[in-house]
Amino acid sequence: LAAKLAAFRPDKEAWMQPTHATIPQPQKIYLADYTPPAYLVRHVELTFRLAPKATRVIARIQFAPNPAAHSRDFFLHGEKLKLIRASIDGTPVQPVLVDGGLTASVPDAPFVWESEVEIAPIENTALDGLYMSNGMYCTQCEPEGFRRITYYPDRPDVMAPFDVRIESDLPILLSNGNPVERGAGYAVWHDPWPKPSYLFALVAGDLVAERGAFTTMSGKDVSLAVWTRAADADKASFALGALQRSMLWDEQAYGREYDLDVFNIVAVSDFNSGAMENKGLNIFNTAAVLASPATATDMDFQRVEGVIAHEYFHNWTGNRITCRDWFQLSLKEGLTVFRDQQFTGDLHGHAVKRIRDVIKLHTRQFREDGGPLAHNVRPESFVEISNFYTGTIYEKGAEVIRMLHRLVGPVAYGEALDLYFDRLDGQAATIEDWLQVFQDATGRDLTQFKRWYQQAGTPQVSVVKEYADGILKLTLRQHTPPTPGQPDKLPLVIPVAIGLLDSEGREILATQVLEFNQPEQCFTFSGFDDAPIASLLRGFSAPVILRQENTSEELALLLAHDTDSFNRWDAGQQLARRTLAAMVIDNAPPSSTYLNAMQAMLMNEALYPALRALILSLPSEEDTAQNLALAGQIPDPDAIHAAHEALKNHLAEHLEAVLPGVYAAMQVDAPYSPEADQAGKRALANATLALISRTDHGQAAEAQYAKADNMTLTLGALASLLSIGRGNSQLAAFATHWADDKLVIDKWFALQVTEAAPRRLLNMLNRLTALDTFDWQNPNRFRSVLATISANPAGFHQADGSVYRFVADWLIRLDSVNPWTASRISAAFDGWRRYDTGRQALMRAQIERIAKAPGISREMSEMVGRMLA
Ligand code: 0A1
Ligand code: ZN
Repeated sequence: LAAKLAAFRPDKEAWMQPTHATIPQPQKIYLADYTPPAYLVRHVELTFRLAPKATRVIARIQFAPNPAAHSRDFFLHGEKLKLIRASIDGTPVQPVLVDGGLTASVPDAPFVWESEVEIAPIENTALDGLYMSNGMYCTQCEPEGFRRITYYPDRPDVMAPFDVRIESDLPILLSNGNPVERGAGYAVWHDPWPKPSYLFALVAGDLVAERGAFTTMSGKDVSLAVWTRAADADKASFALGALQRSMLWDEQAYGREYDLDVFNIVAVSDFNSGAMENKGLNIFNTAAVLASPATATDMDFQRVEGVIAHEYFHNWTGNRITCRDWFQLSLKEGLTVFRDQQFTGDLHGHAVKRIRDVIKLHTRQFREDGGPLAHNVRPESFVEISNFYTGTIYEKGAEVIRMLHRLVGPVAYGEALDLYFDRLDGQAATIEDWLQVFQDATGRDLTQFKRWYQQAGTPQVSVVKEYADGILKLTLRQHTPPTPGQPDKLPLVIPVAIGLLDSEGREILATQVLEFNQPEQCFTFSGFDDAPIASLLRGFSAPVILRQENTSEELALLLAHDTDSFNRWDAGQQLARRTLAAMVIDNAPPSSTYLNAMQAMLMNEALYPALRALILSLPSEEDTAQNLALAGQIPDPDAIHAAHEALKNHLAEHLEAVLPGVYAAMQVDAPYSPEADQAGKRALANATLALISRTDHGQAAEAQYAKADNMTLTLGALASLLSIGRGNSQLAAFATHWADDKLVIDKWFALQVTEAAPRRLLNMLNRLTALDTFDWQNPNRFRSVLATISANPAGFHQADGSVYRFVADWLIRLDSVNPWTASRISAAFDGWRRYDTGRQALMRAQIERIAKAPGISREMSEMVGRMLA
């Protein structure tokens, strides 16, 4: 067995050796190779004696042979553990230590395994397993961190109840489940719900609680607490309220009730991701939980509420029903993202939420799907699962469920979900189980629909419209471009929501859903006096790229009149895209249709401010680059940036007479609230201020900065000033004022990177990273500079390659201490093949340099290998 395992996870050196021709790839794991665990775990008992350099973990685990297993090989994962002792049924044993864990000979009957290991949380810079942040102990075990805590079958299909005893003098000692006992220097917790090891959590520290309560639908009282450092105690109440709203919504919308006596949330400064759904003890990045009007923007408030909801909803979709293996990750993530999107839409309005989600999908997921990192919603192989916490698994996974919801309708969706929870509660499930539930509940054959999980790449849908004799004929064609390892694609089931408008903009056909499932398919509509205007893909009913030949006048009409708010926004974006493309390619002046449409839209008080703000915002420079690449052009980042700047200047001049009036109407007198009404006004105030600043030399922005009493207006003013090359004194004052607030200083770093003039970016980066406050081992701080560079594409793509080199240097440095965060940011290079040969060569050289850097992690090695393949 030891030999088999060594082959499975080969010696690091073997794949690290650089070769001349290709970059060696570490060993892959395949979905097709899944086998059930040899042993199941009936119960886990853990004792932690906490000490920064030498924590002892004593594990007592009841194993039983799995009747469904194919083998009796006993293997426990373990990494960076110092084994002190081990025993089986009380008899000391000497296990065989192999790469990635240990093996031992065990009885062919239930037995008790005991081990004691030593670990050093203070030295854990990867923030994976048990680590320390700001003097507190905390854990991150998803996906494979538990093996850094103790020897265990660290795979999600091994589920067990846990009892945990924590020994430490720290005042607050938390783990999963319900509290059992608290004494001097120790606490005991019991989690009755069988869970996989990735949901294990422990926290110990000097923390204070914002406390609350919730009574569940069956009348059970639950104690809630949001734990923070004392200095952050004033920023926890919003999260607590968000938790209560989430608990209520999950009961009302999904009939899901909470199942423990307590629910704890802890804020941690050093965290690789947003937050983690550990059973009964969610651990959060401070950035995703702390919020106060003075320090958090409206978008931060919304993010906090959304992430709290997301983690809470995982209690059913992820924890009660978990994943059989990590290939099924989207089973919990896609569904939970869809649920948190529904929640936010229900609370704050669906249209704006949908637009924001689609912007994120366009920039993050479409880009991924169109490049070397494209993968299925359910991948079939990987080297490191940690590289698959992606836009595809999360956002595209949610889109797939949204399509299912639309195809079967909300009632059948509800019935299918009830069946899902009934049938699979307590189990580790697969995408097949999920689809089977829908087949059984609705009678619908989902064989073709399943391809959404099995085919990567963004489908392109083209539309040809013909009108004659009162009949409108739409011919739809679908095509999904090749992606790595998948040259040929099969047709998908694409729900196309459509409505029709007459030439006055009146709706003459309310939304219908076309099921488009052939390579080419015609749909006809009849009974018209005049050619109708089609509003296609309403609400973005499928994650596809729609290519239609509508005129600018048709788009302007849709923007002015469509009953579907999403498509009003989308019509505006399409107009902007066209104008930008013409400006970049032909040096054309901006289209007056676009400028006039923006003016009419801005003045339309029937449109709520948040929507107006979104329509007024240009697509990102990344979006323009994608759009040009799709049209067969090589995107020139400098030309794109220049066109965006020029269009903003044109907008500012064209709208000069009306902007101050709109800006004035968006001022809020009432005390700050993050609610949608006020937030929408601030969004439009900031969007108009950005344009006003281009003609008033920053006067209005300086005034807004001076009197702002909340972070949304402060940052909006500062961004406007920086974007016109001013704001230095405000920037300095901001840094002094907020010196003690890390999350606010993260914003200070990020803003300077986003707003830097492209040619000055490298200087700016050098200056920022030389500051004492650039604590690069803190993921939030590192991201505030390094991950933000992608938001300044013309800066990133400086033609001399200097910024590429800068990014690569930092990635190599971070990779040696924190592979998770480093490897995710490396995706900044994934678009390298889109660019001119000069930039391609420069980027490629940096990717190769990372690949060959001594001691590079498996995570990073896989990423760069895929980018170069
Ligand atoms: N399940 C979490 C995602 C997550 C993954 C890894 C982490 O640490 C490295 C943390 C969180 C979620 O979807 O929120
Ligand atoms: Zn999640």
